Amino acid sequence: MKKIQFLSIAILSSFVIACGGKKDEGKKDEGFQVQRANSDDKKEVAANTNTVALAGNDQMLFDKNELRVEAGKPVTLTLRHTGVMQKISMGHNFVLLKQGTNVAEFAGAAASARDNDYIPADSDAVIAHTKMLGGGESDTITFDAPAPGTYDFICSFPGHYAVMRGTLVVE
Ligand SMILES: [Cu+2]
Repeated sequence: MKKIQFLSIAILSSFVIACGGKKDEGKKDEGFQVQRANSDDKKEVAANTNTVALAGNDQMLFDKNELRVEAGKPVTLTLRHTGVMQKISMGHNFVLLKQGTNVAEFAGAAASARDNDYIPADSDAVIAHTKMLGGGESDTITFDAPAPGTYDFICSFPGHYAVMRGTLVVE
């Protein structure tokens, strides 16, 4: 009887130790990322570049409707599709439009440019754009920040621009 009790205690403690170990691993990972973000290399890059992150989800929403960048510096933008739905039904991209662009008109033209990832090939309204992404995918682009001012960005997947839109403020 005592032996069985001892065994179950031993099993229980090893389970607790295993769980504890897992938690520690998670903490270590977080610590590592924080360290990397604070490294001198990153600081130097951050000083010369605007780094912007944007996400789109399965609910057809961007996580931000305003992005702010400093003028005169390149912009490195990463768009991440945090959902699981496929590109064909819930595709997302980031399309930055020149000032004065009629967004509804542009989105209409984009909707019929399916063969070109919903970017109208004959349009000169696009400053920069990412690839069209499905769930779990991401794309990073770099472009020069346009002149100070406010610029519209949209997702050009058919029907998305009405809610998936925002402004990039260059200051
Ligand atoms: Cu979209």
